[in-house]
Amino acid sequence: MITASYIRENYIRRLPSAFCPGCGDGQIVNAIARAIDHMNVPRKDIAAVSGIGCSAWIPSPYLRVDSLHTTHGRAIAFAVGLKVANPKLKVLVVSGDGDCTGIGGNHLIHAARNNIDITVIMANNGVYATTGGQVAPTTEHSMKTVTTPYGNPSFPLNVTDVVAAAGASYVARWTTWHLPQLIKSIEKAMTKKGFSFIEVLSQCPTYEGRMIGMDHIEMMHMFRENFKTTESGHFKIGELVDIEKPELTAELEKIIEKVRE
Ligand SMILES: Cc1ncc(C[n+]2csc(CCOP(=O)(O)OP(=O)(O)O)c2C)c(N)n1
Ligand code: SF4
Repeated sequence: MITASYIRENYIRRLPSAFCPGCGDGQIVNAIARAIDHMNVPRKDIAAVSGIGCSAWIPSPYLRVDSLHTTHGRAIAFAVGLKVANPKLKVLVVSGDGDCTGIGGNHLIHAARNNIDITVIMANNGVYATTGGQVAPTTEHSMKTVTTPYGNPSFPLNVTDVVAAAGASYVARWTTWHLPQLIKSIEKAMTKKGFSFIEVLSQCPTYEGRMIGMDHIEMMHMFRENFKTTESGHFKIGELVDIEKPELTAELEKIIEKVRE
């Protein structure tokens, strides 16, 4: 049996973490560590990349793999460079919803369009947490945040729909309530050729929770009640795309071969 101390000793670089008590980011660290353990890939063959945000701390400093902690919104751009330079690496990006869909949204769309073989895990807490809980592209309509104290007048981006439409090979959506499914999904995403994207609805009790009047337990119960594999639209979770198609670094390799001939 994989115990918590086994995970801690083998996959976690340091504890205690700086995450607030009850934050979903700790659960995501745990899920990634367990997925890597199931994959049975040497840690030296995995590189993790993140930008700036609470969730950017998931791989760096907490996950015991080589990591690049880059600038806000640019994790995917760095990850693409890393993968093109060394296609044998398994490259994992962990990004917040603001990092991934606000400042970094363009990189996300084009990495999916190119179907480059990297995995992006987006921790979606619906706000810009690190900077104090401001409204994000993923904030629910009418939700109160520190910058929308009367309710968000805008509408949230359906990120999985966007990534699917852009051309990703694998797209899935889970919540921190659905840890066993999330672990399997991360393993599958990191093993699959092509661009893979997993959105994880994750609780930020400190900023999101405080504004909506819920603690971390209540937020997770809300995930359990509302997010179902049988639902459609906004509350749907599960594997949403799982297709085979040509991948960018393999296509580049073909061109390199042609030039060599
Ligand atoms: C170029 C630039 N713009 C803005 C910031 C300030 N900033 C740091 S983190 C962040 C948002 C983080 O939100 P998110 O990506 O959703 O991650 P979370 O903290 O919620 O996990 C912002 C706006 C920055 N560091 N760099
Ligand atoms: S501010 Fe929110 S997202 Fe950041 S560590 Fe605290 S609970 Fe987690």
